Amino acid sequence: MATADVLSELPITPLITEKHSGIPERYAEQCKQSKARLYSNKTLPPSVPRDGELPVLPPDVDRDTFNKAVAELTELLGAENIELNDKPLVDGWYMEHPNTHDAFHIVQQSELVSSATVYPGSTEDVQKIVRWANKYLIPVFPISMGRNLGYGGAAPRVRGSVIIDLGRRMNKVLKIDGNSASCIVEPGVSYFKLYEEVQKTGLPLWIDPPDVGGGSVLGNCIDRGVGYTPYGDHFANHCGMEVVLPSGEVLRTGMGALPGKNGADNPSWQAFQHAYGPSVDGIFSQSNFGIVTKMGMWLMPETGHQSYMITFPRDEDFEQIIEIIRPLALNRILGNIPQLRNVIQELAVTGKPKSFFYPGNDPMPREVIRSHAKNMPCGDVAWCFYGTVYGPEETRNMQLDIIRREFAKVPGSKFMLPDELPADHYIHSRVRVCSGTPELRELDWLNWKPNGAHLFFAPITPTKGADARVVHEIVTRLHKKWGFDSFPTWCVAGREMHYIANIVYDRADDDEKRRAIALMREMVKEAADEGYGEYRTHLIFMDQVARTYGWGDQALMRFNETIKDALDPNGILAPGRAGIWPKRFRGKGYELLPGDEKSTPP
Ligand code: EUG
Repeated sequence: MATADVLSELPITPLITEKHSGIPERYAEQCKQSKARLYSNKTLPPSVPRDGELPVLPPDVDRDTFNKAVAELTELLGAENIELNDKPLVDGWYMEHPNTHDAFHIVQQSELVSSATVYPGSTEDVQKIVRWANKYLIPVFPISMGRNLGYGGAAPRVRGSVIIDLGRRMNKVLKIDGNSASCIVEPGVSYFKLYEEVQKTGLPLWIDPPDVGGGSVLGNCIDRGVGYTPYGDHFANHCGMEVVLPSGEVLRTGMGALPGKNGADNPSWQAFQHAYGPSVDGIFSQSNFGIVTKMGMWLMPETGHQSYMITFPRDEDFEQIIEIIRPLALNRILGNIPQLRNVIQELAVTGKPKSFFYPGNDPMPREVIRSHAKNMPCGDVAWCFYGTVYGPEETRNMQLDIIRREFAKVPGSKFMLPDELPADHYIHSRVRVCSGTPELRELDWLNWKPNGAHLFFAPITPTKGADARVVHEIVTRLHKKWGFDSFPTWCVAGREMHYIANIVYDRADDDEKRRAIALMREMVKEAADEGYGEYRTHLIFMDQVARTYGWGDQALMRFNETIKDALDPNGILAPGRAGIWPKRFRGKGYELLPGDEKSTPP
C-alpha cells in the first residue's frame, strides 16, 4: 500500500501529554511519517488468533492457584492495575509497542509471553507485588517501558511470568537540580519526556539520548546502554538508586543510604556515586537482584558543539582508521562516543526498502552498494565516521584541526560539515542526538525488510585495528553464510569499542528467523573463542553469552548464583535474566543453549 493511503488509515500515536510512552508534540509529524513508512512495508496482520488456554500459566502453577493469586493481586493493587494476557498479541511498532511479548520476536511470537501485566503506582506497590510473588512462587519480570527492542523488548525470559510494567504509573521526573546538574527519574521516564521536562525548567542542561529516544532513561541505564554526548556511558553517569529487593525490602544506594535530616533525601545523593563500604550499584545492572524504582542521573551542562562526517573510500582501511581513532579518543580530542558506520547504512537510513536498491533477498553485493552510494551525498565510499566536538568555538576549531589532519592520513578521506550536506541527510539527526536532543530517525532502517525487526550482536573489543579485524571478519563471513546484509557500526568509547552488528530480518519469515538465530549463535561462539564477548544480548542468547564469561570454571556465574540464591531464595525475580537462574530453576531445562529453539523447558 502507498504511504499516503496507509497514513490516512492509521491511528495517531498518543502524545506524551496523553501517555507516558507517547511522542512529544514537536515530533508528531515526524512520528506520523515514520509510522506510515513502516506500516506500508508490513504484510503481517495486526494480530492472529491464539492457540491453547489463556493466559499462559507460570511454571508449576495450576490454573486454580493462578486465578486465586490474581484475585489476591487484584485486591492489593485494584482491578484497573492488573491485566491478563489473554487477548491476541499485537506487535504494534516502536512508539506503540506491546508489554505482553517481544514485538521483534525471533522465536515464535507465542513463546516469550507473559501471563499478566501489573501496574504498580509506587515503590510500596512494587514491594506488595514482590511479596505476593513469593507467596505464590510466581516469577515476575519487571520492565521500565519495554522498549529494549533488539534485546527482547518487553518479553519475560520465563514464559508465563507476570510482567511488572513499572513505567505506566511511575513516570515522573522527581527532581531536576540545576546546581548538581542532575535529575531523579522513575522507570517510566523516556528520553523524550526527560528532554521536555528539562526544557521546561529553562536550565542550560543536556540529557544523553541513545539512537532512538523512546526508551526508558532508567531502564537503558541499568541495562548499561550507550548514548552519544560526552555522557554516553549511561551507567557511569547514574548517581544513586532506590531498589526493591526480591524479599520486598527497600534499599537506597550511594549517599542515599544515609538518611537526610528530618526524613529528607540525602543532600549528596545525586552528587556522589558511592556510599561507605562495598559499591553495590553494579549488581543491580543487567541482573535479577532487585527492581530499581528511582534513579539519579547526571545531566551535562549545555555547551557549544560541532558535528562532522568523514568518509573513507576503501573497505580495507578500517584498521588504519581505528588506529587513528584510539589516541584521539584517549586524549579526549574526540569529544563524544563517535560512530564509524559502513556505507550500506547510508542506504538503509534513507528509510527505503532493500527492494528499492536490489531485487534479490541474498546479501546485497558490494558493487550494488557502490553503485547506489555513488549517487548519494557520501559518494562511493566504504565507511562514514560521525563525530562531534564540544566546547567554545576556539577549542572546537583546535580539535577539528587535529582531527582533520589525522584522518587525512587515510587515502581519499573526505571531511564534511552538516551544512555541506542536504537537509534530509542523516547527519542532521546525528547532530541532535550528539547534542542532547532525542530522535526517531534511526528507526528508518527497519524498512530494509518487510515486517522489519532487528537483533543486535554487540561484542566489545579494544580500540585496536587488529582486534577489530578479527571480529569484523567473523561477522562478515557469518552474515554471508546465513544470507544477511551486514550493518556494522563501531561505537567508540576510548580504550574500548562496542561493535554493533544489526541483523535486520522479516518477522513474518520463519526461515529468516531461524537463520538469524543460527547466525547469532555462531557469532557469539566464534567471537568468544577469539576472546571477544557481548556487552548485552537478547533474552534467548543470555545463557550462551553468560557462559562465555566462564574464566575460572564459571567463577563469575557461581558468584552471581550465590548472590541470587541469597537475595531471592524462591527464585521469583526475572529468573534467567543475564543467564542467572535461581536454584529452583537451575539445570531443569530452562537454559537456552545452541541447538535449542524453544524458550519453554522440555
Ligand atoms: C546501537 C548501539 C548500541 C546498542 C544497540 C544499537 C546503535 C545502532 C552501543 O550500543 O546496544 C546504530
